[in-house]
Amino acid sequence: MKLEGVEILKVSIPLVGAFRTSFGTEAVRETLLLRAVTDEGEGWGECGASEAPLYSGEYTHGAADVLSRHLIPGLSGVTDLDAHSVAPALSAFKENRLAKAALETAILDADLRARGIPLSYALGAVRQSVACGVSVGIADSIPELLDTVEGYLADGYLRIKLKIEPGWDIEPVRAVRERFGDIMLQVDANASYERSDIDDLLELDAFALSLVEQPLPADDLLGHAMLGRRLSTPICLDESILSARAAATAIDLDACRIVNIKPGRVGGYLEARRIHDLCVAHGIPVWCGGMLETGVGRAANLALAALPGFTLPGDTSASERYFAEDITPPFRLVDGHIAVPTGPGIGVTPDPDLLARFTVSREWVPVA
Ligand code: NPQ
Ligand code: MG
Repeated sequence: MKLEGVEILKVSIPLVGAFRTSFGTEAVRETLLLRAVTDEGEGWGECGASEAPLYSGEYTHGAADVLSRHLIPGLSGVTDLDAHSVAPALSAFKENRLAKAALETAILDADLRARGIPLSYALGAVRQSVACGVSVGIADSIPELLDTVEGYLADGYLRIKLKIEPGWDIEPVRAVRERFGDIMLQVDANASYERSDIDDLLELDAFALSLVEQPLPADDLLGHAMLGRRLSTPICLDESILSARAAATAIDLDACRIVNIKPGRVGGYLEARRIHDLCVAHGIPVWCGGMLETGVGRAANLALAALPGFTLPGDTSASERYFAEDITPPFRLVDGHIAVPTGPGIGVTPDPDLLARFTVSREWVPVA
């Protein structure tokens, strides 16, 4: 396959409601879509970065810059380009995993579309639909939180994840558990606690949570291991798991019992599958996280979540949980599940009119 160039589209799509986490509030999804143009056809990828570097160090404008100056030109000398040659060709460029993942996914999509192979099949999927949970942002009040959760349970979501932070943890969790009884319930702290909060975090054990996600900073694997020796609730890592090597270290240190896999955070779907395989071999359940993806990223995540080790419901929610209008046909929740796309590649293509409406700028980066 010969890469002719990549178009970087910056899109801005309103969210149905503001999404608040310990690191900020998002009312508009502003990110990048990549359209790779090859001699065999096109492919699409989505970047998980958002406007400010609050989840990780990457952010939308920085990702666009590193893509156009370094990553896309870095593919120019590659002969017989395919998805597997992208990461090795870019390995000299440090970090920037969300940007690298978007580029690798666009090439992977082009490659698979040209060969008529669905991404789910290429990755080794064993399911035609995946069980879905929903991530619930920090609310202004507990009654408001209870209304939101009630709505999602009515929609059919199979588990609820509450965002927590110091000062918004025990009481909202208690309120949701008391009101809704025996639902599958978990929490995500997005690294907002310190080791000095360990005694407070132990109070979470009273609520039969399925897991507590990333309580401590991303680089504190040892702190998670220390917490895990005292907490009965399983610890799940998100921000700490940047690669298969990091996952192997976390498992070896007993820093987690469950892993959240986000393809963007680890540099792409191929590394995501390696983490999946590693976790399966160690008996560690995994689930697919989310980065407020449009239909492009959501489609690919559904393919990944259909792999055998994804035994817990993911943050692969329906499109309407985030967007009144998306750039692809919406993914819908049916009996708590979403169907895995069956078409070649990621299985969806942005609608040209909607894409035009939500695109705020575009740059064509030719590859010599
Ligand atoms: C998580 N996602 O599991 C992330 C965090 C997150 C669905 O909970 C803009 C872009 C805002 C990415 C907010 C969910 C975001 C974002 C939160 C990712 O930690
Ligand atoms: Mg998380």
